[in-house]
Amino acid sequence: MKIILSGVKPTGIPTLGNYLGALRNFGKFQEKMKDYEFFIFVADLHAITTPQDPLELKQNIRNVAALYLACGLKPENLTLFIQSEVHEHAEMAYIMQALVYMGELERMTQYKDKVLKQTQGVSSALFTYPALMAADILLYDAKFVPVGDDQRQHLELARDLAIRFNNRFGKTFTVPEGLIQEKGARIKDLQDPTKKMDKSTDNDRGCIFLLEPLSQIRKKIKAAVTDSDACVRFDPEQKPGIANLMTIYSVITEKSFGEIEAMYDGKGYGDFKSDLAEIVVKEIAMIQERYHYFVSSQELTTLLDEGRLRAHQLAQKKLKTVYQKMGLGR
Ligand code: ATP
Ligand code: LTN
Repeated sequence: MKIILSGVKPTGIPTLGNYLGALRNFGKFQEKMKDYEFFIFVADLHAITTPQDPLELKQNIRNVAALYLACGLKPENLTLFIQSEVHEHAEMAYIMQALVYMGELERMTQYKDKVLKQTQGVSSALFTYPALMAADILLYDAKFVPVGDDQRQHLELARDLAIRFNNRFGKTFTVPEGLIQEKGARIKDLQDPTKKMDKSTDNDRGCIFLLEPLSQIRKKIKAAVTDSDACVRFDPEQKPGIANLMTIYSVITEKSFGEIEAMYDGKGYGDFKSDLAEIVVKEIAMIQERYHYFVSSQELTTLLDEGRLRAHQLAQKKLKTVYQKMGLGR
């Protein structure tokens, strides 16, 4: 059995970045890779590495689960579950903490960036976050892990830990590989195209949330920061704002940058942004409609119940093997 696994943190409403870099691809990979089983989960244990309001967290967990289906995942070949409902994740994370070196965790750029933003009360779980992520992946022997570009370093660490464990204790884990799309893996903030679009942002104006009113989405796209050149050309160095908008356009419509440049040759940014706003709104309207159906459906509850059982079955077996190999217990 071959497994593809990924997760999204319920730290807020997922963004257009989460959609183009991750959520949208899950369903696409499912269509292409029919002989794989998909393990997709809501990473709620990861969410509490930064402060969360309990009521909002619970709501966000259900929202993310519903959005997976709304964004195109199909129930066939799917194990959909909530991380904290499979207690082996926390246990395996402890094993990974025993395996990972301080120096390796200290090099993680996501941790360094988050600490810069949150100077007070940084939790130690934020520091050990990549050990939990490695645990998520290695518990199921996932072969492929579809994620956005910001997770590259964490994935590399998960690979290193799999190899380290296998060398020390004998072949136990599959060494995972990332599935990172060339386009859309790093969507930028609409107000500051040097930063990634982030759902835990201070400035909502630069971020498109999948569940926000469509009229607001139109406004945000029209107000996106560009440059004074007024020429639709893909140049991420000189024109990061336009390059980001062109990337969004290109991923959704599957048109190449060359085609988009030709379409807007001689036209200003106004036409381009208006068209892009309609393209994004059409896509998100479809997601919202499906989301409203799934979020309160019994179908979702049943899928999560079945997913918990299936994930627990595999995770339990793997954890037992790991304990045995390490000499833990009797
Ligand atoms: P937070 O802001 O709370 O750190 P996040 O959105 O960065 O959250 P996740 O919710 O766990 O983190 O991300 C889910 C998936 O979306 C991951 O695969 C991640 O790589 C991808 N992703 C996140 N932001 C972007 C972005 N701006 N562009 C493309 N992919 C993204
Ligand atoms: N850290 C990831 C979310 C995540 C994940 C995983 C992704 C947690 N565990 C396992 C893939 C596989 C993020 O995107 N912030």
